[in-house]
Amino acid sequence: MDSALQEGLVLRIDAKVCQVEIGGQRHSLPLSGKLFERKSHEKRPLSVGDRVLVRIDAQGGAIDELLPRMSQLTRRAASEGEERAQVIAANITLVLIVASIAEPPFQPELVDGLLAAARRENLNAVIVLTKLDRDKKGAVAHWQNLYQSIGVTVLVTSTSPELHTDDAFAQLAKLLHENRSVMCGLSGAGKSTLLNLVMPGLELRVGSLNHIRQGRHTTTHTELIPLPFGGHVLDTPGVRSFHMFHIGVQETQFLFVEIAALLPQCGYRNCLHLGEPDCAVRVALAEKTIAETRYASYTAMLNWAQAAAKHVDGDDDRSSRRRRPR
Ligand SMILES: Nc1nc2c(ncn2[C@@H]2O[C@H](COP(=O)(O)OP(=O)(O)OP(=O)(O)O)[C@@H](O)[C@H]2O)c(=O)[nH]1
Ligand SMILES: [Mg+2]
Ligand SMILES: [Zn+2]
Repeated sequence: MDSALQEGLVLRIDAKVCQVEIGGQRHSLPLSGKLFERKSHEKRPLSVGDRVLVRIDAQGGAIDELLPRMSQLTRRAASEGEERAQVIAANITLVLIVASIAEPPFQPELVDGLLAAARRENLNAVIVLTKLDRDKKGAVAHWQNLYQSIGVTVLVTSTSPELHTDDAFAQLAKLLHENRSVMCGLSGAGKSTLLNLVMPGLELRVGSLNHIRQGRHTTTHTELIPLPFGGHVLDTPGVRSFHMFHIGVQETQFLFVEIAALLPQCGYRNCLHLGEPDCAVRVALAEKTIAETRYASYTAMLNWAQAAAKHVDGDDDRSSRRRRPR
């Protein structure tokens, strides 16, 4: 490594400059031109969480080079034309999927999409259910049982003054200190509120529900926040939907752990569990050992994958659903 180059961590990306942490200090630095030459499907040359080499000189310096990533959480960018990848965060170790029980209502497809994206990148994921105080119908227990049954840790929280879930806050604080985490979920789910409560002193802006109902996000920027007792957390603006970048048709089922586990018992090696004969997944669905919402999320993701495959090949045979009985 050139002695004039130092390693930094990208905390925040603005139009012209990035905030980079170097040896515990924050610097505002522009990107050098060569970063834009890197060929990739990505919308932007850098992501929050990237490790970079920074050149500090008399003019102030610049970000010179991107170091290899250990992990990344990626979604399909919502743009016209060629499909692009949006890296939400690089080099993270934990995805915190924040979902409210009510106001806004729980959205299984979004939660399952985020879980699948984490699984695709071998990232740990934990579900944080919020607004327990608003759970009039006992929905918390249903979702908690469902996700625990597929091996996901679920924390149940309420930040309402009438009901403080202290044990869950302590578990969340521990996770935050041990990881570089990203908080994902719908706008208004309570991500910033939760962080403010668990990490006193952060003072992130929190939205009013009226504001959120009008479709406005409260958190408008992704920023990696160094935490006082270790760890970093990325509070993100809410997402409405989450779609995978370049997802393959046969790959989809492997992102749903309980569906993938049954594939060896299906009659057809390439079973997509859409109504093929001798399908173990459809049997499990009828017996309710696989949840309907999970199956619905799977078929929705599969539809996306099939549509993308058609787009690439100009035909719909890439799914290779040739029936090959064993
Ligand atoms: N009743 C109740 N309200 C909550 C709870 N947690 C958060 N809220 C409210 O939910 C609203 C939205 O909270 P935020 O923390 O701004 O939500 P966010 O997920 O950060 O939203 P974006 O930044 O737009 O993505 C605020 O009015 C909070 O007071 C809770 O446990 N119970
Ligand atoms: Mg927020
Ligand atoms: Zn099957």
